[in-house]
Amino acid sequence: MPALAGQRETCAGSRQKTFDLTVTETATFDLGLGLSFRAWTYNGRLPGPTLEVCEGDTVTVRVHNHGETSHGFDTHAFRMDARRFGPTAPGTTLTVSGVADTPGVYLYHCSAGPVTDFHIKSGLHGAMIVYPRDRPLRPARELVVVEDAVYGTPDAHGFIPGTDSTRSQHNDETFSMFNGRLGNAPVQVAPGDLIRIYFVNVGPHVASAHVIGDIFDRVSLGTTWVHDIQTWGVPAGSGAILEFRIPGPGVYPFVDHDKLAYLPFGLSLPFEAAAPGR
Ligand SMILES: [Cu+2]
Repeated sequence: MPALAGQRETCAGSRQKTFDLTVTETATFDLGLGLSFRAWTYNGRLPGPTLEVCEGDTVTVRVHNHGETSHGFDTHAFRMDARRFGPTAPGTTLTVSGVADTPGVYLYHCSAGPVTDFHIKSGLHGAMIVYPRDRPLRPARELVVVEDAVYGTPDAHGFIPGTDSTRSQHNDETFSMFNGRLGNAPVQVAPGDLIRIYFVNVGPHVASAHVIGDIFDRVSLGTTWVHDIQTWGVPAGSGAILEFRIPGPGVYPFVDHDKLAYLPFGLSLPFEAAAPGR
């Protein structure tokens, strides 16, 4: 995932934030481990780009539908008439504008009426961060982790041509992923580093966010913090800000403790700290 601009830069910027998201239905991703997947995407990315805004910003999202079916945009950061999330027909643009008044890390996703679930699970989802405006966050190494899943059967070449509607209806994922990737490379850190993960769970099921060998220093849904947490449950369609400190040299994998069965599929994000002086 690309580096974040962060709270200070985002909140120092204009209070009018505009994002352009183009929907296509043909991008194929090498997921790793010999598997590939044809996804529906915002801006050709799986998950979609992280949208960073500051508390109180007026946020405008323009959804350019270059697909062959109708698509939309729903961010959980807005309080507004759900009909404004779309969908919009192929070849048209939908504009969704609102005020992001509540800090947190939010899921955004396609809004396509009764077939919304299929669209979300086909790849049309991402994270939107609403930074608090007047409460500076502690200096930390920051990253976004979006937990999502693929619902389809690989062919003999490991290619998954799209979402299987029966599997998606039953929340029967083929595998879950962090940031659209199987087998994430280790993140290099140092002993004592504070790590902040902006975590979003697309689903299915509750994500049991946990760092093996560590305890979350504190966890927030946006404004208040809870301290000393071994595992934090994030339901499908929600997010959390997770902070932990690297206790010493070693490897500390971020996992979903309810989906350890997918460790062979690489559902792990290791943080690797070398000993000082090495
Ligand atoms: Cu859609």
